Amino acid sequence: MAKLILTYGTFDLFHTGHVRLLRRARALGAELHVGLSTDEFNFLKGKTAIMTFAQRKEILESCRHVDHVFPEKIWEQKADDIIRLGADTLVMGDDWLGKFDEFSGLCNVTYLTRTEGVSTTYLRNFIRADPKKLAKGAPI
Ligand code: C2G
Repeated sequence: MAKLILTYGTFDLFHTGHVRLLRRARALGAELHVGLSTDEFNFLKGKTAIMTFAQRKEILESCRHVDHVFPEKIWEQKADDIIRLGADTLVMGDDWLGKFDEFSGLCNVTYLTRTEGVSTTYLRNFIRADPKKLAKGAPI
């Protein structure tokens, strides 16, 4: 049975930390489905993405590690998503370690090491601080 892998996130200012998470997640199965946080859900998460949902979706859909992108609208949709998709494994970065163990009765739950040295927050602050510095190459 082809394994379907599931993950969630905002994926704002798409960077190598996101790419490495998606590549490793996809390597665990035959297809990777991504629940992409909507702008409204980001508000609930206390996050304000620079890029709109449509922009983030277009970028993710262009990533060769990603097979399907659907909206993540609420915290509580994961169990339904796992069942609806028949997901074999839920994958998240280990900054979420333990937070999704409740789903281990429905599928495997795997936390992958987070890529150090890059984050959307860091990039946003770096660019805001001194755009000229970016010309020398951003740390991603
Ligand atoms: N990530 C990573 N390394 C980084 C940055 C992010 O491995 N340097 C991973 C995160 O651990 C997460 C995924 O990339 O698994 C997406 O990160 P975000 O876009 O920051 O998503 P987040 O705000 O964690 O949303 O319901 C779950 C939430 O929607 C997750």
